[in-house]
Amino acid sequence: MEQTKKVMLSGIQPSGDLHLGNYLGAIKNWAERAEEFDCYYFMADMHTITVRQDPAALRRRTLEQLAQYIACGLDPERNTLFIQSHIPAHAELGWVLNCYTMFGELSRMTQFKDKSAKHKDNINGGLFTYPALMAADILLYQPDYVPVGEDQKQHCELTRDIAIRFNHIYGDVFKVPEPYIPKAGARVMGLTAPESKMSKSIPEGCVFLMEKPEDIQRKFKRAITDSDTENCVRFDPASKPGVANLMNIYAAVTGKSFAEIEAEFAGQGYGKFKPAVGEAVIETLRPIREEAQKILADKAYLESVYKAGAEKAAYVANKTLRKVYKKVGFVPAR
Ligand code: ATP
Ligand code: LTN
Repeated sequence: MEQTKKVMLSGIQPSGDLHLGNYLGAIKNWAERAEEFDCYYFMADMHTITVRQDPAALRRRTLEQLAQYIACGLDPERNTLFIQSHIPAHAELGWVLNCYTMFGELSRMTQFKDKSAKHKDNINGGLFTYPALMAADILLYQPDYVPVGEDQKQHCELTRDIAIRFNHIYGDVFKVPEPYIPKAGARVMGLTAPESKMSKSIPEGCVFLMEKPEDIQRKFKRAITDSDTENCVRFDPASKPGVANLMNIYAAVTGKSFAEIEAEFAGQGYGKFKPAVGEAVIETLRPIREEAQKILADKAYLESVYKAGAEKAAYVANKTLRKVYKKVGFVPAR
């Protein structure tokens, strides 16, 4: 039975607190798929050091992220949850795949362009070759789908190209995975700047999963709507990006369609709409926050989860790595 299930895998960098964009774009979809798929989710701690991190904060955030994954509905009994740096095969396959990834391809990655513009004093080799490590993260587990937000599509496509290139030389080594991008919530925009994605780097426009209800409501009440005088809840991303973003968030947390939302707020204006979205988000996040706080207090439990996860992940990852080493011509160690 187990072997016939399709495989899903994804990761998030513990470089900041998880936010509504991460939840709606990625984690929510992971939790909804646990029955149907064989699922692997990890804390991408190795990726975070492409940008300078405070060591104590990174350690703390990695465990917080694990507690939040579980609180978002990722049951460790049904999902393999692990910490990337616990599985040496990621770095090992990452090196191999670096040698099958082209300079030109890496130069075209928008995340590299964005982050190197943001951190001009630290444009390191890791930041540049990051997509080869991400390809290794993925291909080690032979997944069918990689559930991510829209911004990671380019990295997923490069992963496919690397897999196809490798398979072309050595035969069928890797499954070629597909990105899995949700319809609602794929790109949650910032509340203060609806032209750019919600990101922890602009905290005023970002709703964090662990944030207090009153702070969340304040952010929604201050959300940028639009400069038009229409004051009408209507889905029109081109001329009303702020309202479209709030509608998108409301749709993702309530499951309502845009037409239903327009009908619900007909004749009521933004003054009613914004706090209603805030309230819906607060009620979605409340159980997650309470559960995460409980889980985080139990360090022994968290340790048991990531240890069991690493054991299961290492088994699968090492199998792929052995195959790759053999294909490229390395002498087996034993
Ligand atoms: P940063 O703030 O540094 O850009 P981030 O908050 O985007 O980072 P990531 O670790 O890059 O966090 O993203 C984790 C996952 O969440 C990825 O699958 C990504 O596509 C998704 N994601 C991140 N931000 C959003 C967003 N605003 N809307 C939808 N999905 C998002
Ligand atoms: N690049 C992703 C995080 C990430 C990831 C992965 C996502 C690292 N490895 C493997 C999916 C699969 C990011 O920056 N959000």
